[in-house]
Amino acid sequence: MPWTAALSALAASNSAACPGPEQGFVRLASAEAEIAYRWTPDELKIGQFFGVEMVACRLPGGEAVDTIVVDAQMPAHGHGMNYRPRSTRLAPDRYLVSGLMLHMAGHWRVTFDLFQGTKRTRLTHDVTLKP
Ligand SMILES: [Cu+2]
Repeated sequence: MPWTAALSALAASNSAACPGPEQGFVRLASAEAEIAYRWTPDELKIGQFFGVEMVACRLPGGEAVDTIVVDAQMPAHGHGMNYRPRSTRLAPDRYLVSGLMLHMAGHWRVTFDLFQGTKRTRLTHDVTLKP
């Protein structure tokens, strides 16, 4: 049934195409969602502000992402960052969070919270900063 197949393909394409490594993006996926992100500048350094640009490529349900909140914790130390990052929507499904800073060497857990209305989908990525 090619017509039915075409209709379901249309219904599934409710999110943006995921940019790839040729544009410096890294994929981050869970069972529920997928984003592509790139750090700016691309190398993270201790005590230096950075940002992250994100494209929401796969989402639960059909609603757009209102905002993506990025945060970072050091699980071994029980603390987070010293600054509150700012989130900007650059385009539909494309977001920039700036004002991030990892102030210590070691293991950080970065969380990306995708908000669709009140629904939150969390993706996490671990970063180890060398002294
Ligand atoms: Cu720490």
